[in-house]
Amino acid sequence: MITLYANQVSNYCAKVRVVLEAKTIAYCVVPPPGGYGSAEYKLLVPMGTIPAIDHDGVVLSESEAINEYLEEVFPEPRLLYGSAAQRAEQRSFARFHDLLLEPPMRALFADVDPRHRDAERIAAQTGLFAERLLRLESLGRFQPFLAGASLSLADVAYPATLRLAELMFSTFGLVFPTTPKIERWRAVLADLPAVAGPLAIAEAATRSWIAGKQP
Ligand SMILES: N[C@@H](CCC(=O)N[C@@H](CS)C(=O)NCC(=O)O)C(=O)O
Repeated sequence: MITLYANQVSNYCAKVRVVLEAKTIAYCVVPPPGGYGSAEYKLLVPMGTIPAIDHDGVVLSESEAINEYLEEVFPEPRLLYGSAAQRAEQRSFARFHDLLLEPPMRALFADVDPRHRDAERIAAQTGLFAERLLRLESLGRFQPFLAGASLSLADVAYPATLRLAELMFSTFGLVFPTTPKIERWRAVLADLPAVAGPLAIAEAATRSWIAGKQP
């Protein structure tokens, strides 16, 4: 049994949950004792971040490292597949999410509270997000998944982050800068039970986080 240290709102936790669900791995979700970053939690998970897993004493942090570990230890169904070049492309789409698409949204978490809103920061970061989403559209294969005919590690982070971004754009009174291709891919992902469960959990928590920040 795997322990997943996670909270419901975190898109990075949803990313790992999709992999656990896709591989039908038995796991239980435990909130980080004392909260993430706390001294108490760091006794269990030295990095102090969520998500983290404990698999029979193997403690791992960082969603990408966790997902690659799960892929190696529970190989079926394959979430890195095809040739070395195809697997590298799948990994690079996962990195695109973590390093390029998601950070502009994270930079605006404080702005969800209208009292902490900075118009210049919102314009800059939402602009970056829009530009990068278009770049993703031009790089993706959409066959119908981002890197090929079946779900891979390329896809797993996007459902929760795109839903989070959509809700944040709407909170800022902005139109979500999506495209028909991106929306078709999102719909295919949302139809997979392995995605639908984690996505519903993250969406409900995100909606209540945003609502709680409004006066
Ligand atoms: N690069 C990390 C990002 C995860 C992340 O940002 N986690 C946040 C919560 S959503 C966290 O644990 N922050 C605690 C800290 O930075 O001390 C991953 O992929 O796992």
